[in-house]
Amino acid sequence: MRASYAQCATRRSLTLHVVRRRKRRTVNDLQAMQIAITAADRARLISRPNPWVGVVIVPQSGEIFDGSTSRVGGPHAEILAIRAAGKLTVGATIYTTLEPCDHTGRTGPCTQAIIDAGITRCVVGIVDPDEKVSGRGIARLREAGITVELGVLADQVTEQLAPYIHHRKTKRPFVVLKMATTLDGRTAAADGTSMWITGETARRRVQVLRAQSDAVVVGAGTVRADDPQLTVRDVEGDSPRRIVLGEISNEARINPCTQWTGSLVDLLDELGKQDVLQLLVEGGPTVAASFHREGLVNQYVLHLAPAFSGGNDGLGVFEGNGITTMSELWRGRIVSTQQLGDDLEIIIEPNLKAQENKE
Ligand code: AOF
Ligand code: ZN
Repeated sequence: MRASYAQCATRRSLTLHVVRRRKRRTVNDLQAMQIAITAADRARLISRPNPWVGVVIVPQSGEIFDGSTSRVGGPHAEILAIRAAGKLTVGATIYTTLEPCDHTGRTGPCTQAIIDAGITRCVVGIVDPDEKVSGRGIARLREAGITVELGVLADQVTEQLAPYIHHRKTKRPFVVLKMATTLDGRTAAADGTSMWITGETARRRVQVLRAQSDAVVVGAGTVRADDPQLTVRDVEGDSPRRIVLGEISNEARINPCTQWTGSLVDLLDELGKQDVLQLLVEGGPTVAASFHREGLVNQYVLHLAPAFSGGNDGLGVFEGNGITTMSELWRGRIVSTQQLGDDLEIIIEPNLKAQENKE
């Protein structure tokens, strides 16, 4: 256990703790699953392309042990929590945000480890959508006489694992479109200048979004205008793989990168095959419009500065013509809002019900 802990810390210098032991206290199923969800967050930057899973073990003595997924090839969350609990697993309840795996991939099946540990009850957030698992883990535990309960805090886990679930269901990455705009919807002034609309806190937040993404994409126009690096600098985590739509010069600071000249749908298919779970689209307006109009965006992250351009010149969020009449309005639902320094972040996702009603 120590080895994998140290490995995480040295290989990526992230301050992550894969296992924790807490003092004795009484927790109910919801509270224990909430602790497992928090534990899963610790693996968000290291587990990909594996899902970031959290596990809690509560023995009859009432202590709480938790674990989260380690790096690819390393132990799954269940294994770390089982090791932490030691002999206390006999007769214990295990809480897993995602159904335990029942296959031998890069590591052995967690179901077998749970059975061998003498655990008698397993509370699961959601079924693993990966076709190698999808219910088999739960079935196997039940066959072994373990009581399995499914669906505890399932909505929260579904939201937490959205990129993983989307990837396993569609074989494409979860697409996050990030935009920084003035309150009157401008992303650049009439002379083309666009730095800096939002403040430092919002820009740090963008670095976190990059660290959470496996790949980032911009248009060749943005590379020519801004010469961005699109790396992770001021926060923990690895830089995403960089993709440019179109061709750029060898001198651009974004190099090394992939220059893509095919369709967006083909790009997503290709990235999906390469285990890219989350793709961050970092604009400009032409690229944003293409992803948006083709209905390829799964989540919009808007950073709104309390500023006005004061007119209808300059660049908007989306290049080109939008809807022609109100009944065609694209509608989203707000997932979260937060203030970032002087700016406001609004995260929205497509409102599928509103879209269906339109059709
Ligand atoms: C779990 N617990 O913490 C995670 C699971 O190649 P492997 O052996 O690492 O297996 C990868 C698959 O295991 C992955 O596609 C997903 O279905 C599951 N992830 N399962 O029991 C975990 N991360
Ligand atoms: Zn597993």
